[in-house]
Amino acid sequence: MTVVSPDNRRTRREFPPGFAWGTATAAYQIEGAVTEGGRTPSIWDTFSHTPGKVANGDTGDIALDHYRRFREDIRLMADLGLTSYRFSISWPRVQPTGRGPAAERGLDFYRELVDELLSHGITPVATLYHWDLPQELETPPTGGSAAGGGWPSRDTAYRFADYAGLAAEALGDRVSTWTTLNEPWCSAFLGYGAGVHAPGRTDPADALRAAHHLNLGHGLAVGALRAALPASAQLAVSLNLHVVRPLSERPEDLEAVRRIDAVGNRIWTGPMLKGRYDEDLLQDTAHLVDWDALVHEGDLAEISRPIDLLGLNYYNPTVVSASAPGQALPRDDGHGGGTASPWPGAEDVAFHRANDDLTAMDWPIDPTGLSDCLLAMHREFGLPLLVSENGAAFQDTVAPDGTVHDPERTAYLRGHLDAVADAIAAGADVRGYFLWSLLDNFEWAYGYDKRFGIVHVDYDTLVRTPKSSAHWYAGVIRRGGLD
Ligand code: GCO
Repeated sequence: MTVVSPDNRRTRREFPPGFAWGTATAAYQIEGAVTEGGRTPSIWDTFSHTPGKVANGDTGDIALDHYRRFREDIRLMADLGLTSYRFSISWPRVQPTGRGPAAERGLDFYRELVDELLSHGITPVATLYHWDLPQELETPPTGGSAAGGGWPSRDTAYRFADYAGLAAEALGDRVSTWTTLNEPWCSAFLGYGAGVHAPGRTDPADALRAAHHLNLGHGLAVGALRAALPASAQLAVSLNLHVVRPLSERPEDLEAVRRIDAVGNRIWTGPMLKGRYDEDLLQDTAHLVDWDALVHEGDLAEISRPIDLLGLNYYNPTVVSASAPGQALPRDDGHGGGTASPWPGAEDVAFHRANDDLTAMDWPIDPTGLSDCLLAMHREFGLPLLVSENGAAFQDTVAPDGTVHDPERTAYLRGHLDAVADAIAAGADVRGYFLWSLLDNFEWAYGYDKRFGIVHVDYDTLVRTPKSSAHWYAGVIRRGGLD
């Protein structure tokens, strides 16, 4: 709701009652304790231990030791006044080989985590897959009969649905909002196309197969969750939809937008929310994969099972053009090195910075992309929306007095919350905002170099220190909006 002063200037921006004020994290980025309680390696353990894959050779072995310090971290959340918390469940912690029965010790960790959240009045939102595929589903043990092959293999979608059912049976009495996949674009195209994320493969056809099986896994998991959870459960998916803008209005630049929109966005929203893959996407990629063989009868009905909320992860817009040698940015769109393309069928599209106001990731700051994306999704699908991630990395330093002052992050957050308020004022039904991230953490291929937290972590001592942005966010939550 926007309260307008008599002279028509905005003075105060409030958010709807019940709006979820949250932060988001992911298991591999914070938990550590990678061999505790029977947990087996995920593809990210293997990838981070492979020389040259992650900056400084960093791994998630210890991370923030959240596995042991979760009570302290929840106390921090409570002190900030958070009303909601989005975390992810580590698949190899709760189902170590990716198949068969659940590991009770792994589930107990999440039961305790959720109980602790609830005892502080913080609503849990559980993400089932934030990229930590059990390694055995990628590379089966030798001599076994298991399929393996990771997401390019159809079997992985069924394994994911089984795991979703186990997690829902164990936690469904205390978690009512669930997200199936986090950013399947990254899993498919950074993991199997560009190879800059685990498992580090670079095959455009496998990347497209992975995309379809992630979609199928999502739909099958929605079915498994509905079967295990009360009717009131709220089911979602979190997509990093690309806000794609043309460098110019030239037809070839508009064509570049169409291609990136197809393989970046509509490859997920099409099957999940409309029950189809758009014809132009199929044509763009027909030379790489046989879609008729890939998509089995009944798959699209399965994938398009209704969900209750659409989660958007937004960081920056993307400007594209037809290839113009010398102008293009690295093809990975700012996700960390790599020479292979994460854009099958659109390899010759060139990427440009939207502006030169950059975060430490070199991602341009432009909050209008967030309001544009929320409104576009609202208009197209009419679903309630969550901003399931939004935030920024900056080079934070600890002052001699022990405080961490991060005015750039506060400015970023203020701008983006204002954009959320704009979208709400224009009619979008946005139910919550999950700031990425609560704590500085393992930023995938960048290791611990990039700090996204509103709480600083000293990686030698693991001491947590709320930054000035955390105090600012606590004030926003207290007031229920922006001044
Ligand atoms: C992603 C993931 C997060 C990242 C965050 C910053 O978007 O890549 O969901 O795990 O850490 O987005 O890159």
